[in-house]
Amino acid sequence: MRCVLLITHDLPLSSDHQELDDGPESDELIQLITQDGERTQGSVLQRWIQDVTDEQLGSLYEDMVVIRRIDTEATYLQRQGELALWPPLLGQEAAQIGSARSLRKDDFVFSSYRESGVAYCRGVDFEDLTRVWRGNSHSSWDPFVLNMATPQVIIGAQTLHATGYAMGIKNDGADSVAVTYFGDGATSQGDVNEAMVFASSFQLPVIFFCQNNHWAISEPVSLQASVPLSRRAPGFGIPSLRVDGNDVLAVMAATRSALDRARSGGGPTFIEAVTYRMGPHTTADDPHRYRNVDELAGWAAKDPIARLEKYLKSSGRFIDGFQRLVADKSDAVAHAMREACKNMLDPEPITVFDNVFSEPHAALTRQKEAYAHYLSTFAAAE
Ligand SMILES: Cc1ncc(C[n+]2csc(CCOP(=O)(O)OP(=O)(O)O)c2C)c(N)n1
Repeated sequence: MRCVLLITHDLPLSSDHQELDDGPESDELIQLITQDGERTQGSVLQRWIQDVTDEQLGSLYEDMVVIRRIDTEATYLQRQGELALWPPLLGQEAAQIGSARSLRKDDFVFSSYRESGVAYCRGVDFEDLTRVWRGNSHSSWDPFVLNMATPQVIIGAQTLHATGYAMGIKNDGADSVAVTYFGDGATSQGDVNEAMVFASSFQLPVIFFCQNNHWAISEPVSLQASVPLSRRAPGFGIPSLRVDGNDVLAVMAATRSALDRARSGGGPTFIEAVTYRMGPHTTADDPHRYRNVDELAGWAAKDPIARLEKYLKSSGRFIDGFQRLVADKSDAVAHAMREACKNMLDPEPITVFDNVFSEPHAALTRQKEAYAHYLSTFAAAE
């Protein structure tokens, strides 16, 4: 414990992050663009996005539309039997694009399975977005090429990975940041709580980015937490921000603030992006069985894309043809993803044993031999 305290106090304190250092003063959501598409002024986070032009907002809009299209197309591919499963992100576009577009290339992302929008921003190609869900591979891309770990399905485990990585960043004296994405349900996991204790103790450059999409499969967030999730982090010694997760600009401002704090030695930050999963948990889920349609309608009115569209239109930046260009790009991306997915070569069945362990493993070798024998019986029958 002495060691922990010493390290904490040795750190240079971040000078200018009042919004974080003061902790959440209220449960009110930080919002920079209202539901009706109006820019608000006076928010404590305003200064972090002062430089963002309407043109850049247009490109954030484009990314959100494109990933919505990717998501819809992947859902269709699953319905057509081309993918075994897909975890939709519908409704979470602003949370993912606003945060991912704030990162530097040398920051490192540790996500769950739902962050296809983040993956798109990191440069994951279309074939790799669908590869695992098609069942063609154990894994998707080389994490060290894109500085993004492959998606984590064990709820919350990625927060520990990010925290460990952040320890490495700190030991190297670098100023990059580890960013971990997880859902509201994950905050009930031991891993997430352990990661926050460790990150706080060692003041690590890590951002805990929670997309509170209100449901952990069929469990509502109200069952996981009787107070806003953002209020938990200060108990670990981690300042937090509670932002409107359907407001791309507010998400960007919060992420930039947290990144700056981490880069300047201020330690971890917890961001609760309050958003909503408008689709099913995965394509294997039927949300009609556990949530009512009025709730969904209420959130549909807060749609992150429609909101930015309203703002861009009213500011005169949504010039004729822009929407068409974005739609054309989305179509092209969806087409490319569909082609990549359908033309993916099926691996030889025996390769399912590859890359399970990095070193030879006797039990696995025996299983592989038995499976090879089983496969050979088909060859003999032909
Ligand atoms: C350790 C662990 N426990 C249970 C599961 C089964 N499981 C898969 S998704 C899920 C809900 C996760 O909800 P949340 O963290 O809110 O993220 P969301 O899927 O809503 O993005 C659960 C319990 C799992 N994958 N890992």
